[in-house]
Amino acid sequence: MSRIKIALQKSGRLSEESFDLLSQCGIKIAKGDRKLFASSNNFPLDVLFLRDDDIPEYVEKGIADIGIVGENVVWETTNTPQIIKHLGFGKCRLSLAVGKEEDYQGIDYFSGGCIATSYPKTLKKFLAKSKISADIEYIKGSVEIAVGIGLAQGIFDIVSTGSTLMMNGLKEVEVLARSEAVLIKNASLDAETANILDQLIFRIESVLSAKSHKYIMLNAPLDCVEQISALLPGIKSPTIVPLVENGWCSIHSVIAEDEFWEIIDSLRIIGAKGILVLPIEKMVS
Ligand code: PRT
Ligand code: ZN
Repeated sequence: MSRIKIALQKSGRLSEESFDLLSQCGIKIAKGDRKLFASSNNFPLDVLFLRDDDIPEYVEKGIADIGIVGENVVWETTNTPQIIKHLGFGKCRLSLAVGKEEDYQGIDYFSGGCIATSYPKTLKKFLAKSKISADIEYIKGSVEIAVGIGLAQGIFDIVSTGSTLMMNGLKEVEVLARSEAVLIKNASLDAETANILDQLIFRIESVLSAKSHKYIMLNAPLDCVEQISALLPGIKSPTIVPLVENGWCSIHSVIAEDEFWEIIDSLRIIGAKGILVLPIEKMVS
């Protein structure tokens, strides 16, 4: 029987969450001391543990069928695996930064200057789009010191909290792109492997949509039901359960996490009481 081979980062910022995602999909993989290879015994999936920079190439060449990697790594590679799903973790910005005392007025600041980065291909594309001509100095690591040692006017690097920039006397001046972990695939999977991938994607989607939604329960007078139902349409429509107290009911529904704070005030104004919000483990629409 066919099995699908997934490439995951061996040890780094995406390792734990990539592994956790498979586990939330019900795929058990013996943790052990993660060497190069591991297998699941309850889903037809094998794992290759690699450096993140190698993942797009392994997938493109078909050594792995699919992989999880930062989208920024895909942009930088000459290989072109297909991105099939954004996974919602490993989020970061790719930004331009300059010395914190600089009088920065706009991206023209970099015209005719030099920018240090580990992501030359991505930077080149964005500079061309902004019609800025600047030299690009490729540095593999510790890009943040390039300005301090006089190598470049600015840097282009990954920023998450911004503390690395701050500690190096830099300030973020332009966000050129946003990246997160993505699921990539080889362009020509055979039918059986493609079928396993469909099953995996179905599970991933159930996990991701559960994470971005909450189960909501509240009590309301019966004459408010229509108004509240309009605010909480749920998957099909809300469930209404009568309360022992006459004229009252309990309404159960599902809401998108990012809509919650907007809706909550309207619910209270309409007359909802005892609002409970619970996490959802899996969600299949
Ligand atoms: O060993 P391997 O080659 O596999 O890993 P790596 O060291 O090349 O990559 P790793 O594990 O550091 O990052 C993997 C992926 O995580 C990246 O490709 C991004 O998609 C994503 N990611 C998310 C980040 C960050 N956040 C991040 N903050 N990658 C790197 N950083 C670094 C950044 O380079 C800078 O040095 O963290 C510093 C900035 O962080 P803040 O929080 O101080 O702003
Ligand atoms: Zn790397």
